[in-house]
Amino acid sequence: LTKLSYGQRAAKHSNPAAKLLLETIERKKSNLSVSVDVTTSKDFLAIIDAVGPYVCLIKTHVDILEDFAPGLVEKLQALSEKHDFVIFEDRKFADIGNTVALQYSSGVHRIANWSHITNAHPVPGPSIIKGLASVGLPLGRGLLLLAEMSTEGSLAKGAYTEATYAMARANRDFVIGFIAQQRSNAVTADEDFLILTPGVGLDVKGDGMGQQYRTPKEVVLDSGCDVIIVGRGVYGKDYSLVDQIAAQAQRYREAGWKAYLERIAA
Ligand code: UP6
Repeated sequence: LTKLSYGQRAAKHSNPAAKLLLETIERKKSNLSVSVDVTTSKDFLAIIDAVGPYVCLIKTHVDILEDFAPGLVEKLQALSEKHDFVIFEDRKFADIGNTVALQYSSGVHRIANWSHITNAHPVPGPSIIKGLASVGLPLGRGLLLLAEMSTEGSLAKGAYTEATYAMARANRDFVIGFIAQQRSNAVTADEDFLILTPGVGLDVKGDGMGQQYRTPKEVVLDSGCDVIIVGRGVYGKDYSLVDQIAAQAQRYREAGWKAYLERIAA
């Protein structure tokens, strides 16, 4: 699987959200996802407009926005069309099936209406997939399971991670892959799970709050992951520097794509 191109994988994928992401990566020659973790709609939209040309995927935490309003979703969707990127609300669902189905479909955010991809912690067991799939599958959405985390001391390892793969394997129509730090040999080539990897940075190794960073090369070439997720490494602290933010996005995009080309050529 690590030798196949994104385009080859797109052609074979049956889940619409996974197919769209793989096609977008191939078309834009970008395996970069920018995670836009800011608290105002103004900064949120400005950063997305700046990095949009260089990303395959925009990852959101809409519950961070202090001025969230339904109209924001339309603006996000317009930017997604303008720049050709997929949308991933990093909601990290973690409750019983009935509750997550309501959290996914309803509330202020109505995530299932606009987010192509979302994710969940496997901790409640397979019922979390059943609950989310009852909402997302008819809409053509895809789910990622958190098999590992980037943080120091993470409990998602060993038997927990292995059990996560098994849960995904049993629900391949809706589960399209994992948030993880590496591509495991436990997952075979005919089960095309996408590996999306946060904890990526070129300049620093951590953030003093448990986050741990690896480089795009370590993530894509050495660990066989598919998408690098970068937040603060791209937009830093001053959100008004849109040219600088765009330049950082280009830098990460180049690093991620180079690592992928080396991987498929190796
Ligand atoms: N994220 C991680 N690690 C995980 C899962 N998710 O960092 O294991 C998410 C965070 C944040 C982003 O919620 O939105 O990825 C990383 O941001 P950063 O690059 O600014 O550290």
